[in-house]
Amino acid sequence: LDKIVADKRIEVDLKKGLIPLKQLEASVLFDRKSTSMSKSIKSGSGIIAEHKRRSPSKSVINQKVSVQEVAAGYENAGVSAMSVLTDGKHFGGSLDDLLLARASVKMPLLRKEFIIDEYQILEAKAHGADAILLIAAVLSKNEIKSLSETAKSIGLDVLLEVHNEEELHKSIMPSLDMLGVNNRNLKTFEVSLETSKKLSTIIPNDFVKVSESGISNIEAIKELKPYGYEGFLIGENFMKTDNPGKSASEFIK
Ligand code: IGP
Repeated sequence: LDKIVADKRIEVDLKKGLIPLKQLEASVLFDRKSTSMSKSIKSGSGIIAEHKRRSPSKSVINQKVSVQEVAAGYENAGVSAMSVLTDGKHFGGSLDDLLLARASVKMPLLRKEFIIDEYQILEAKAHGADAILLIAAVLSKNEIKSLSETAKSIGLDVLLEVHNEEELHKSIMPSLDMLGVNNRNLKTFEVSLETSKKLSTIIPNDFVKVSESGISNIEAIKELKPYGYEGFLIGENFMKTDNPGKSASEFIK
């Protein structure tokens, strides 16, 4: 995780030199009115389906299907939102994936990225995102506050991800819309739904609760709903098949 964040710092500093903020703000998509991801979750299936080609824990997941095909399939299936990984080095994603997804569907899109700088939030908006992810494990309380306020000021919803009690305590603040509990420990890659169950009781009810990672069957969702979860972020389980959209539809019907 420390390595990913260090790489990200270099990447962002390079990009700031190449594409100035003014240029991001001048892009057509920057003026697009975003759709609320948290509202979409509350009013629909709650499934947040992810586009994920590979990951540090699993290496290759799917290098065959196009992001447009995946996006259209997910939307047809009736998911509430799509998560698009834009990290290239570790997940094989890109900002082009976000743009292509935006061109293919109307549903809310989450930029799934290791965000450490405001620049990445403006970049998300300029590439068609409706929401951003912030990861408590890599941010201080002050950073969470300033980054989430930046996102809100340009109309993006914020999903804040935690995976233990300390992270949750430093993170609770009004500029967040959704609180996600990652069942996967980003340091050890271990997955357990118990993490979501355990933390659910200390998440205030004014946030939409999202359970993330390691959800591989409908039973898991049934198990998590009584704990107050309304959003379910699922990547690998859909992406590992030849037809991710069809796999998602089997979770929703
Ligand atoms: C999806 P899974 O186990 O369904 O593929 O997990 C998503 O939760 C996972 O990709 C994720 C992630 C992250 C990836 C959660 N938080 C932070 C990168 C960075």
